[in-house]
Formats: sequence, structure tokens, C-alpha cells
Amino acid sequence: MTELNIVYGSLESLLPEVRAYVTSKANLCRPDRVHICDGSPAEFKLLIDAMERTRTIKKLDADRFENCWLVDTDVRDIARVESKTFICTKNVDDTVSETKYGALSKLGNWMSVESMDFLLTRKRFPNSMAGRTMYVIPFSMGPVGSPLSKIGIQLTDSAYVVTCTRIMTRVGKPVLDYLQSHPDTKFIRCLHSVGRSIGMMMSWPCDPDNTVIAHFPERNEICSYGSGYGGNSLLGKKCFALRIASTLARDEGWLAEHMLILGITNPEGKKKFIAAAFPSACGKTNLAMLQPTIPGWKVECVGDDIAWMRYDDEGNLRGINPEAGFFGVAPGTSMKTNPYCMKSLHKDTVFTNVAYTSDGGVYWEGMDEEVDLDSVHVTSWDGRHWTPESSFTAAHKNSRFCTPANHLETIDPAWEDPKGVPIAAILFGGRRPDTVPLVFESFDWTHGVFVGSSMRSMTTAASLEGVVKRVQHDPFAMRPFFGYNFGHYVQHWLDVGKKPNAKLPKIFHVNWFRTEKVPGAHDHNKRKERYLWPGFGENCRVLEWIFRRTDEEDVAIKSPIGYIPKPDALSLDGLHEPVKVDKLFAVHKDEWMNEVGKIREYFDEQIGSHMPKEIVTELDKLEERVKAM
Ligand code: SAT
Ligand code: MN
Repeated sequence: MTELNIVYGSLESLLPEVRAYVTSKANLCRPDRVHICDGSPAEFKLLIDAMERTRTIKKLDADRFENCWLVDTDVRDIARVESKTFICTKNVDDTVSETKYGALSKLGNWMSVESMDFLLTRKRFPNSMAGRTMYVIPFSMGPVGSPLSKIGIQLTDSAYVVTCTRIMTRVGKPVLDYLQSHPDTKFIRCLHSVGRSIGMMMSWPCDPDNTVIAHFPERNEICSYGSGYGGNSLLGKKCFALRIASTLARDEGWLAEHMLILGITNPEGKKKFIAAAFPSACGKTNLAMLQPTIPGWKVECVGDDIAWMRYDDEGNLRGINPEAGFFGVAPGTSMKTNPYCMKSLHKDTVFTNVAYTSDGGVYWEGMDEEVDLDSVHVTSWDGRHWTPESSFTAAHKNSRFCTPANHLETIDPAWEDPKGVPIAAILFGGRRPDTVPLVFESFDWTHGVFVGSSMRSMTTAASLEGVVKRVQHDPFAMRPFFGYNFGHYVQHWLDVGKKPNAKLPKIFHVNWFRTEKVPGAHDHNKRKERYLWPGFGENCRVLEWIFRRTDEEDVAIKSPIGYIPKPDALSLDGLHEPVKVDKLFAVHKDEWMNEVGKIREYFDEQIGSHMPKEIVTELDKLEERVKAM
């Protein structure tokens, strides 16, 4: 064992258990230096210097962008890699279901603890940090000290990861102080290295061929090798706050979900909180920051990606946003679609894989009104000269902004309340061009859990494997994020609903993305479709209906799939263009027979006997109602 070369902070500031973790991993990964993060401005300067030396980072025009930075990654390291993401448990059964046909479900990717340990400690991590600094980041998911929060220690050899983690979580001294005064606190061990091979670029080392992201829920550990991007490397996010946290939540009786939380206030000043689960890159950020178009209503943002929810003593399900920043998809974000967000991106923001303009700004698809393309040159994310006529995109489709939550004008006053906010409604949703109406309400909790279990959505660029467009099953928008067997997860949701004196949120399904064919477009190669609903700020009209339903207002009628708005119950006054309400809410027998078939096939093929009986019964009941149409 060699002496560690500590260049910042001191080992003594760490609890003995943390120190032992740092030492053992440093001995495996062999960094040249160790830096213990305190979260200070001085440290920030060191990180920026380090990234400027490797030409990883570019400063944006300081007149318009205060302390804003641009990073371009290796072209092979641009999204989460689901096929290389594993959950490692003693029993296979704890992670994946055996399906009706005896195969292993694709919901959850299992590898044995022994095989993964061998791979990581013998093949991947030895010497993986040679020549680099190992940063030790003490971080808290959720406000430091909140009973709903959890602590992690991330070790990483990427200054970029430290910089983003400082935005996305609470890091450094307050966390170390908390640990010192609460030495029994359980912490999650998070090891990350960009890898031994430096790839093609000095500015973005990575090892894409050997990337592996492993979770060990039984020992509260995450190990990620080979990628520096997003959910692969910011381990507090999907790895900890969803995969590991979902198993903690199962054991401790709460919920860790892929959900935004927003606060909505009606013109009379009454406020409610809504949580909503959509797959990655389906508009959670836009909904969380929505600017209502109907007068008198206000929407404020608690979080845009992850919700941790737990009952309080009065039986209210209360949620916190465990994160402290937004890691949002850039393309499509504009003054038209998300004005509050756009305004907050001018300070303390790190952009990754967006395009660069010759006047020191940024550009991405959708920003056409913000950037005068006639007066600037645009360099695409991968370094090519770009014009609107180019055959490639300026920004990568999964390019991101990483920005502090407290810069948002509409951040909710209660967003850091350690008690969390009471959740009145839960929304599920996805991108569905057909079949699914704009909104429907489940009949009860069990039916709502069925609705979450049977969600489907169009693939997006948030995953490396999501390039081919198709509708895929994405139960609870958690498909890539389950920390344990999906059948057990559904059972946990049912159990949560059975808690005595629980004030259960109502469960809804929304679909902003239903389309109709444009008349006259017969050419199959150019099948043109148009959205039936304007979306964005106008989605507040749907939220208004949901708000009224949580007050038990008589504004719904029964359909075979759930309650839908009574005719005229959805406020449509002031819409710029008339909408075709009939088409938006149509429930077609043939489409739903097909849907039922797809869901049954999925349940059989992916969940098998692990699916709770109550959920299969819900599917049978749906089929009967649809058949009777
Ligand atoms: O890359 S992340 O996993 O952080 C973002 C997402 O896919 O939702
Ligand atoms: Mn997400």
C-alpha cells in the first residue's frame, strides 16, 4: 500500500469508514493525486484550470453568459448505455423476473456479484486513474440533514464530473460536517473512472468499448467505468437516486421515482403539488417549468427528474427533489417552449455537446429565434462548420445543459423544505402518436398502478440504444432505472396504496403527443403527421382539470379506459388554434384491443409469474370493457 498524494483537503476530515473506502479504491485505481472536495469557489477555479489545460472546456462570452462553459465529448460517449448497465445481486430473482417462457426478463440486467467483482477489480479499475487526480466528492441527495435525504461519496478522475456534481447535488463541507456529527450515517459508495484508454481525444478520455456501470444494492455500492457522460458518470443521479434508492425505498417503505414535482396554484390562491413520470427526453423539464397560458394560474418547480416520496404521520405522501440542479435536454428548449428555463441558462451553467457560435454563444435545434443565423458562424458539437442546410444536426440530439435549480425564476419556495411537499396527483405519460387520449384518470389506486405498469412510449436519444424510433414499453418511465425485480416493484406500489389512513394521490395518464395525418400526404416516405394538441404552456389546461379532479369536482365521465373530461370541462378559451377535441379524446376499440394484446404479451414475456395477480386482473377487466364497446 502506497502513501496517498493528497493535494487538496485532508484525509482527517473524513470518517474512518470513508477514509478506508478512499484508500482502498486509490490503491486499486492508482491516481497520481487525491483531491478531497469542499465545494468552495477556490476549488471551482482549480477544476476549471484543470479542464482548460486539457482543452476540455471553453468559456462562453462573459457579457451574455456569466460563468458559463461549453464541453464537447468524444463522439462515442454521448448517452447512457443501457446494455452495459448491470444490477448485481446474490440471487438473480432479486433483480429480474423469469418470464412465462423461462427466459430472463429484459427489465433489469443482472450479473452475478462474483463475475462483476472479478471484471471490475481485475480488468477495469486497476491503474485506471494513472496520471490523473482522484476527486473525493462527499454529496447529499436532498437537503443536507433532511430525514428524506441520503448521502454518497463519489470518487472520480473527471474534473467535468466534479463540476457537474457540484451543480446537481449538495457537495463538500456541509456534508462532511454532517457526517462528522452523525458518524453512523449509511453512505452510498460511488466509484467512477473515465478509463485507462485515453480514446481519441485528450479533452475527453473514455473507454467506450469497455464501459460498464454496475450496481450492488446489497452493499450500497456503484462502480462505473469508461464513460464520462450524464447518467453514466454523475452517479448521484440515475445510479443512486433511482436504482440504489429504489431498493432502499422498497426496504424502508417509500418510493424513489423518475418523476418531476411541480406546484400549481389556482386563481383563488389554492396550491397543490403534482408528480409526473415520463421517460427521458419526453418533456419533464418543460412541464416542471411550465408558464401557464390561462390567466390567474401559477406553476412552480420543485424538481424536473427525480422524486423521493414518503408518508408523513398524517398519511400525506410527501416528496422531495433529491437533486440541486437540472441536467436537461437542450434541443427543443427555447423561449417558446420553456422561457423560464432559457432565462436561467445565462449563469453558472455547463453545456455539453451543443453547438458553438462565433460570437461566443451556444446554439441548438429549436433556438432559431434566439440566434441570428445570418450573422454568426456555427460550429457543430462535433466540430464541423454547420449551416441550416447541413445534413447533420448542430447540437447532438442528447446534448444537455447543467444548471443550478435555485437560478430558476419559478423555483418553488418549498423546493428545499426538508419535510417535502404533499403530493395530490401522480401523472404517467409518454410519447404516443395514437391510441392514448390527452388525459384520463384511473378508477382507483390499483388501476393506477396498472396504468403505470403498462406505459409505452416512443424511443428517444437519451439512450445510446434509442436511436431507432419505435413505441416501446416503459413501465413507470423506470425501464432503465429499476434497482430490483419489476414484479416486486409493482407489488411495492400496491402495498404503498394499502397503508392504513393513507391519503392517496389520484393517478392520471397524459399524452401531449397524439397526432393526426396531414390530409393529402400520401407519399409513404414522407408520412406527415401533426400534433393534435399544442402542448407546452397550454398543458396547464390539462393540469387545471386534474387540479379540479383532486377536489372531487364533477367534471369527468367514465370511458372504458378511465375517466376523461366531460364535454366542455377542459378549458379551451383563448387557444390560438381550435383543437379537435373528439380526436384528442377518442378511444377506438381496435386500437385498444391491440393495446391490450401488446400489454398482455409484455407481461407474459417480461414479468411472467412475478406480476401481482391484482394487476393481471386489471388487464382482464380492461379487456372486458374494451370488448363491450
Ligand atoms: O443521462 S441521464 O441519465 O442523466 C438523463 C436521462 O437519460 O434522463
Ligand atoms: Mn431522466
